[in-house]
Amino acid sequence: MTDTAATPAPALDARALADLRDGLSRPQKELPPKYFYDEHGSGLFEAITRLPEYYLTRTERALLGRWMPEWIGLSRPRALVELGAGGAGKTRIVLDAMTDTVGSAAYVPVDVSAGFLDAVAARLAGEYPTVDVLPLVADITADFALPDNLPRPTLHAFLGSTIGNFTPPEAVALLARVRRRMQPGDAFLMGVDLRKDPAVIEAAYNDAAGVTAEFNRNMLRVLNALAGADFDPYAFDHRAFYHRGLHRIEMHLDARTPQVVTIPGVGEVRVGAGESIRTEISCKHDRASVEAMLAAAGMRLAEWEMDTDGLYAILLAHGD
Ligand code: SAH
Ligand code: AVI
Repeated sequence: MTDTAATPAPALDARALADLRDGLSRPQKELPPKYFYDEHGSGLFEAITRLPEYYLTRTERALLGRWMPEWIGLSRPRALVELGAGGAGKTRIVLDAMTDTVGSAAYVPVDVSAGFLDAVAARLAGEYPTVDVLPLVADITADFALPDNLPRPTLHAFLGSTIGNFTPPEAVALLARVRRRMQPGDAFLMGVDLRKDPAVIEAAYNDAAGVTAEFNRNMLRVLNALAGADFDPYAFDHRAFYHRGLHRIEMHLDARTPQVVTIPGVGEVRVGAGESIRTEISCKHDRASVEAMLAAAGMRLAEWEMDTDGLYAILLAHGD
């Protein structure tokens, strides 16, 4: 990568530009998965959740439907803070159980995808007149402040197996930040995709309709818009494969031909023919690996439920 004296990009701060430079300077080039999600990318993710190959969302939805009334009945939360809320489709199951149990509630969906979040929050506010919907645009990998005086107890939620998009040490750091926000009586709800036949996982990230490939390429469009970069999305091929040793699927964008990309404030990035940029990891877990991450973050597993095929789990955890 070479330096350029280009104009700083308007929408990304110095730290974000430094992160991009760092990731693109590594032997295996990497970009952070949060850049998949502008309004178009969030819409593509919603389309992924409906694909026949992508078992995660429908399996988590069924588990939430089965267990939320009971779990909410036990902890009786009056506020829900959801990290990476996205379309909040499955959140309705949690909100239904909360409003059935305690009547009125507050809901804080936290997401980087600002436009999408606003639209989702407005729709939910219309659907749930007894829920105070307080959307928050924030990066969940950094510290952020919650609204003051949220009713308690609060349920902190992280659904969709988004925890898998972080390496175990990064995941522990994220969970520890959640733990620091938890007060006595609060609980943490999470969905986790489980280890299984790699062929099943690889099919979920290589769908026949090519929606995941478009989602992957969308990161380049987002960086063009946010950072003024000049990536050609169609100069890259989508590739996803399961790494058995690290228990994770990796998504890459492989350059078809040599690429020279300019990112103002970052520099000139050279990507060789056949060289890849890793855009996402999606770690798959088991009960032991989840318990280890929770313990390292100062939390204790209270409930754990899987579907009958052992594809996916939802869990409830408390502070120590
Ligand atoms: N929870 C939803 C959406 C999962 S997709 C579901 O289960 O279907 C992941 C969501 O996390 C997206 O909405 C994306 O915009 C958001 N996201 C990804 N990285 C983020 C980050 N660093 N900070 C905040 N939100 C993030
Ligand atoms: C948001 N996250 C949990 C999804 C996943 O499965 O890792 C994103 C995704 N990537 C490709 N398909 C879906």
